Amino acid sequence: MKIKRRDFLKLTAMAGAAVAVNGYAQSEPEMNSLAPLGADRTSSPEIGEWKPTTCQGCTTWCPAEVFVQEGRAVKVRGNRYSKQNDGTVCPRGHLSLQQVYDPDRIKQPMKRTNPEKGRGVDPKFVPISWDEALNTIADKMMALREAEEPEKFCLMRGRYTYLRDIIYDVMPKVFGSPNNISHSSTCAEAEKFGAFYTEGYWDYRDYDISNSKYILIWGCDPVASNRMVPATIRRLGDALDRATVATVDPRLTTSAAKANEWLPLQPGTDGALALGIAHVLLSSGAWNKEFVGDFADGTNLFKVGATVDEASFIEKETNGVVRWWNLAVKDMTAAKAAEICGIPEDQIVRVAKGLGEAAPNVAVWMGPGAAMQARGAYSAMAVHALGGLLGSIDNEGGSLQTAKIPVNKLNADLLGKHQDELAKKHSKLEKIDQRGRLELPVIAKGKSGGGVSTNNAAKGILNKDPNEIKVLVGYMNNFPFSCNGTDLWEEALSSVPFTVHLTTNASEFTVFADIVLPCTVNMYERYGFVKTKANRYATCTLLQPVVKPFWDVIDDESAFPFLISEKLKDRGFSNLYDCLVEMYSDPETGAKATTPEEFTLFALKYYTHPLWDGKKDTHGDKINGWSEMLEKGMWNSGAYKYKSHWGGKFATTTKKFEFYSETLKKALAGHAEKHNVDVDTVMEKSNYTARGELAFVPHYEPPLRHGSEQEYPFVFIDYKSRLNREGRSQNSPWYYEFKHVDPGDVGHQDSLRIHPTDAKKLGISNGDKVKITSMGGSGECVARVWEGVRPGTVSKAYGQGHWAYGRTATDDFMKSATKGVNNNTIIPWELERLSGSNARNGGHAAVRIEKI
Ligand SMILES: Nc1nc2c(c(=O)[nH]1)N[C@H]1C(S)=C(S)[C@@H](COP(=O)(O)OP(=O)(O)OC[C@H]3O[C@@H](n4cnc5c(=O)[nH]c(N)nc54)[C@H](O)[C@@H]3O)O[C@H]1N2
Ligand SMILES: Nc1nc2c(c(=O)[nH]1)N[C@H]1C(S)=C(S)[C@@H](COP(=O)(O)OP(=O)(O)OC[C@H]3O[C@@H](n4cnc5c(=O)[nH]c(N)nc54)[C@H](O)[C@@H]3O)O[C@H]1N2
Ligand code: SF4
Ligand SMILES: [Mo]
Repeated sequence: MKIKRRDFLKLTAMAGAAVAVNGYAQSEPEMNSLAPLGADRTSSPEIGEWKPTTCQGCTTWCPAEVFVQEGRAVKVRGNRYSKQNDGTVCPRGHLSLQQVYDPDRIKQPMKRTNPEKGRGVDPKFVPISWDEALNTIADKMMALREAEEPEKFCLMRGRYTYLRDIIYDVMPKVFGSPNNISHSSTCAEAEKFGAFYTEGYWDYRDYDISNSKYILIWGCDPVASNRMVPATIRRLGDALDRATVATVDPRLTTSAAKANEWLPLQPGTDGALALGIAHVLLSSGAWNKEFVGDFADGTNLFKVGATVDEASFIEKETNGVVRWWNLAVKDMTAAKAAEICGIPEDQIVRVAKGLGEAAPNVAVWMGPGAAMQARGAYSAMAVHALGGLLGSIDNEGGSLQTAKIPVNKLNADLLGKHQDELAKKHSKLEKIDQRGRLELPVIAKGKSGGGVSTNNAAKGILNKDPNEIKVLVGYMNNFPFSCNGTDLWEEALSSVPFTVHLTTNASEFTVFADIVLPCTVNMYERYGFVKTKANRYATCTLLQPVVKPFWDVIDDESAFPFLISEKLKDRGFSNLYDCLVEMYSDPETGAKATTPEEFTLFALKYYTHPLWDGKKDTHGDKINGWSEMLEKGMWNSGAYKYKSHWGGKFATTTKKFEFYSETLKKALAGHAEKHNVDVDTVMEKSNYTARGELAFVPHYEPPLRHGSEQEYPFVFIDYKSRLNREGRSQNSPWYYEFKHVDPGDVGHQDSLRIHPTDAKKLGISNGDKVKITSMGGSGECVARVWEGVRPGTVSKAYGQGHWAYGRTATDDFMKSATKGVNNNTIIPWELERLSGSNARNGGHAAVRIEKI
């Protein structure tokens, strides 16, 4: 590897600075970025120590280790024991160092002194003591209890660990509020919808790409983002020697740049492409017979346009393949799909045949690009159904569910015991996101209103419908930045009389807060645990305080509810305190917590107890006691067993993989019945075009578009930068310095990719400043003329355009001036209503581009 002279000088300067600080000899190879990396991971007190924790830069949730010298974290790598990420981290893992040592972190509690709220309005925060902060919050909460309106308390969470139960479930429910609103539908609920209403699995899938012969990456970029990043970085090279890799994405992703095929489809036409592929598989007889079954007499009756008699086909592990064909597939030939999605017919046929030949060892990797669309529920189903046709569901080289992680659950009985009558009654009232209303089915896990609709909470708050939110507590969330339709969030948050933010930085949400509580940084300063999976292994991994915080901070999920419970007890409401200390006593000694620190540790021990108490076979790593758990930092399951759900064990209504979804039919019927309407009315109100039986099968729905082709001729494509640690790395200088790792991107600018033919038409050259405008909003960025976007579309990474957060994220923090523009200002507010999701993909955001 050649090192440029400039980079070499930088490196030696960095090493030199560290020498001066730590006083080690310059020849010492264990320093800083040169800390030991190989198999020999020695550590000693003089040199430094590798300490286990968990990276939460993305939802891969890598078991990680941090090298700590004299109390300072200096380097990151994967946990040596981890089978999930092979003991490695992705480039983003290292950026975390600049989060924990961010000079713009909030250093003590603060209160607002300017009653006026809004974007660009200085809150005039002043420092206060913890006591004043907690007393103020407890007083506001008690006022709600006294007025018998505890439902006016709302808890909002963003990123989390599984200690979330305490702040997110126990606290609101024992207090008496139904309003615990998560960020999950901002994230990828529509993806889970696709897997649930075919396979009966409401979760993300694992992909066994070590054994795939064909990898079809659909609407995600797994070497750069998604949920098994280090594992994919490590495997994609080998996979290319063994398998065909194809990507379906309107932009040339990092994965597409390496792939054998790139299918840059017209945004939002995924359903048509999936059905086109299904048509080829069925009409050419290439479906997997072991999984799907076959015609009784062996003759393939799947002929273009022909209705097939259901009785002629004998299915094995699936339900309704013929009915699906008759309802949605028979007319969607490759030629017709090509017309709709703008991919050449011969490419569709080639990909379909390749998939058929590689079946069943095929990973159809369905990502949010195929799902988080205004009408994405059915495209998510359609893409996932391809795995069904190929027999790759729950199978070698295909998509897998997860091995069990036997941790303890929240004790619902104890929770119930500590709810008083007011809490019992009011915690069942309608939630502020209006989930389950006629036009917002949110049929997560088969139940009307069974999931969350994060973005609709903004409407609920603004309209005080079903009730007013008077006390709002947010933690590790930043909805006026991370949710599309940012102006609505700004308006909604401005209308709340009292808001608390538990955060590390003064981000956009914080600017609307009345009290700001500084928190520990997740990967470095606190305890917690997460459950994850990749590579056939499920893991439970601990977050641990590998360094001591510099500032006066607390743990959001555990210390905050504990401290508040003490204050509420002082004011005569002791139920929350009683519940917390009873539920989370030390599983080893039975001791009850007396301090927030003790409480946090007991809670962590309570949840993870079965993994290390040595009582039961965990079907994974054997861990002997709590100190070994802390030392290793994690637990691995055994390898996931293929075909665990074959033989009638899928959790669908029919126990089979459903092409005709009886599970969805039941859920939609349940929702319709609740509102005394028919399913067609539900479909109409939810913005879908399907009527009749089509609503129960994966099918094609035309994309929704905000804005006419005349006024807004381009379609906007959003994606995650390879350097996004969700919305939390943009105050890191390395984020800007290394931004060119995203294909077509340039460091230190917010660049909008535009195809050369489009640029020419608009007279735009590389590097020109441009204004981008949608029906949602507008902003400025820099044009990059590049072939890696589909003509007629423009693409820009999500992440930049913060108007708060810190000096690096913004152009001028005090003036709320942005560097570039937030994609969520450009993407108009919109929902996928069957799952409740925020719609960010699929191109409903139509834009115009002007040179400025
Ligand atoms: N346009 C567009 N929008 C997106 C996405 C996209 O790809 N494109 N992705 C979506 C997805 S998948 C998700 S999951 C959401 C995530 O969105 P959110 O759940 O809102 O999370 P973040 O944006 O990461 O913001 C977290 C906030 O928590 C605070 N914080 C940072 N670190 C810590 C910490 O260690 N502890 C505490 N207590 N607080 C901290 C900061 O105020 C920060 O702004 O964003 C979604 N929004
Ligand atoms: N680098 C990085 N990785 C992350 C995260 C992060 O912040 N940064 N966050 C994590 C989180 S919270 C989540 S939920 C996961 C999921 O996050 P990802 O899997 O990264 O999903 P998205 O960011 O939604 O990316 C959507 C992809 O779909 C493409 N796309 C847009 N419209 C369409 C369309 O109509 N059809 C198709 N086929 N594709 C389209 C976009 O170009 C983009 O490549 O990623 C995790 N991994
Ligand atoms: S950012 Fe994601 S993939 Fe990268 S190390 Fe952290 S958790 Fe793993
Ligand atoms: Mo997410």
